[in-house]
Amino acid sequence: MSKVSDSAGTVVALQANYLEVQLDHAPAGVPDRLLCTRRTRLAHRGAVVYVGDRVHLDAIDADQARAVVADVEPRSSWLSRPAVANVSTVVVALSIDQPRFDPDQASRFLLTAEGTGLAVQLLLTKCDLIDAADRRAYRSRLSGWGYDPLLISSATGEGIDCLRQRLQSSSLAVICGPSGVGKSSALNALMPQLSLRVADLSGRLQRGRHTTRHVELFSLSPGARVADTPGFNRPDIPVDASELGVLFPELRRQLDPWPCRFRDCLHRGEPGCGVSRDWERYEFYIKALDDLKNLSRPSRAG
Ligand SMILES: Nc1nc2c(ncn2[C@@H]2O[C@H](COP(=O)(O)OP(=O)(O)O)[C@@H](O)[C@H]2O)c(=O)[nH]1
Ligand SMILES: [Mg+2]
Ligand SMILES: [Zn+2]
Repeated sequence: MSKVSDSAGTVVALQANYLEVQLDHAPAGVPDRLLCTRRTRLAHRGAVVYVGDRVHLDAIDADQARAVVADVEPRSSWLSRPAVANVSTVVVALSIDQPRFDPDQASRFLLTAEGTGLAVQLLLTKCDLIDAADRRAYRSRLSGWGYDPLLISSATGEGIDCLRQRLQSSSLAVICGPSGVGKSSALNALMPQLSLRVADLSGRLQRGRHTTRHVELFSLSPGARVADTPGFNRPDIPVDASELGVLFPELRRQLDPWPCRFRDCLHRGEPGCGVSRDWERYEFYIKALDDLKNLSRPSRAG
């Protein structure tokens, strides 16, 4: 039995009590993915280990492809839903059709993504279902929202190379979005060897099988990983009123040259406000603001 002393890697999956760790540089004769347990000392310290964590291994057993996680490095970021550490980019995937693009739902996903403070990219899927004029319309509409949307089709392969390029400049990208928009299909198009399960054409999602809410990281290239996430269909907007505005890139952009006179400005006509009302999502912004206020009212009264 060959043993190698400690080595650094990334947690790419969790399975029950085991962590699957991919080594940065597997020494000769050592598999690059190892099934690991946690050193008891770590558990005693209350250290939790997440997918995405950078770890140091001990007691590597090359024959059994096993090791022990001895230490966890500090994380640069942490997402709670799904729980993933060290994410650098959140990719929001939305389909243009089947299911049809829904601006309110789109905004909810984008605001949730912006709330992480990480880089956000917008992916519009199933672009094979619309014509060139509609594509131009979607591009210009979403650039008005402050995004540079990437249109892709996993069915025809359009935009997949661009997606690969965008993801390769990100050390860890998490793809989120409603179920059925084609997230797994896009990852399969990028990495055909994955063969991720895809919903059947009736749109029914794997009935009868438990939808394990597990996350797994896939390597697109050395140093660029991607995670598919189970979709949630209606994310909440997770902020208080004074922080809502900065989650809209097209509003953020307006504050840059003309900051408002008051730091707590909510941008609805206050004196010295630097934000215009002339943008598509302004009404959505005002409505979301009202919703947040209604939510906070009972607790203040009671
Ligand atoms: N027309 C078309 N259908 C697609 C495309 N990508 C995925 N689909 C279909 O959309 C359904 C859901 O895909 P899936 O990848 O499971 O979505 P997920 O829930 O976001 O992972 C499946 O029936 C796919 O065949 C695409 O680019 N064009
Ligand atoms: Mg999927
Ligand atoms: Zn303002």
